[in-house]
Amino acid sequence: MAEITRLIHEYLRHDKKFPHVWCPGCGIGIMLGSLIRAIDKTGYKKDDIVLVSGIGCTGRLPVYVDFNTLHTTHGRALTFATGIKLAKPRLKVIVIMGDGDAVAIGGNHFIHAARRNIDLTAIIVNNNVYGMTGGQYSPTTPYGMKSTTTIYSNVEHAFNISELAVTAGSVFVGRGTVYHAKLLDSLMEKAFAKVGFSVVEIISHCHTQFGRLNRMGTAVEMMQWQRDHAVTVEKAAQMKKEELKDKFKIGVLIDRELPVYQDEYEKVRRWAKGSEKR
Ligand SMILES: Cc1ncc(C[n+]2csc(CCOP(=O)(O)OP(=O)(O)O)c2C)c(N)n1
Ligand code: SF4
Repeated sequence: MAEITRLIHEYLRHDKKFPHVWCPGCGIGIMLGSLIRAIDKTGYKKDDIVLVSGIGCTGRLPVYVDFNTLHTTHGRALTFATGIKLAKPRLKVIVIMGDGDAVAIGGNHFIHAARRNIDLTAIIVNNNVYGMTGGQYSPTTPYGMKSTTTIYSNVEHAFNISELAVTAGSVFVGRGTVYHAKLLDSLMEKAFAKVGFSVVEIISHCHTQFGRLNRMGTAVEMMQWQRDHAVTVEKAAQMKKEELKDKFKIGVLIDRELPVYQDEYEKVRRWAKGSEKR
């Protein structure tokens, strides 16, 4: 069986849930491909994986994959995931969110999950808007760009999701784009292998909302924009500040060791029970 057919049969609910809801050309499909290839490489059994999402075009993803899945409320995916991880620590819990889900309504949960360093992987598709509900601006809509709720110009400044994750305490943060699919595969593999709060931010395109309003062209042209504005972390280290002005970094932004929430909690539990001295 061809590799792609094997992956589809193994990991997608191909005979039950398709066709999917995404617009033709949306970057979320590319992200789904990377996700199943990376999971396949990690060697986890399907029953050991839980995929949790909130709501949105990105949040729709768990419907299509054949793991344990949970399609929860907008902005609360990390709270459901936290509960699952604490109740069943042996499970690999992966959370899929849009930028609205992760850093608007769910922003508080995001920074605190990172601060706690709970063992979860957060995959965030950053397409700069609320895609599913019609292209309203989100905390990652760039200054000066249009959305359906900033029809003249957005006057707010955007969050940098990856930098926020680093500052809040994540042990692994990687950023890729849907144009750089191979890099995405490897970032996801690394994030899944990490113990602690790991984040992969994926720069994607919503050509039917954000792209249309800002005259950024087709899905392909928006991916060409990603290609032309992304710079690897290694290359960025050799560039001057002025050269990096309209660029963003891709690759591994941080990979460090910090105490993991479940281990710390278990320590306190043993002290409290008197089975271990402080
Ligand atoms: C509590 C709550 N507020 C608002 C909504 C409406 N809503 C559904 S999806 C969405 C935005 C999704 O945007 P994002 O998370 O960026 O994902 P995308 O659709 O762009 O992938 C909103 C506001 C909701 N479902 N629940
Ligand atoms: S509305 Fe945007 S994010 Fe949603 S499926 Fe269409 S292109 Fe993708």
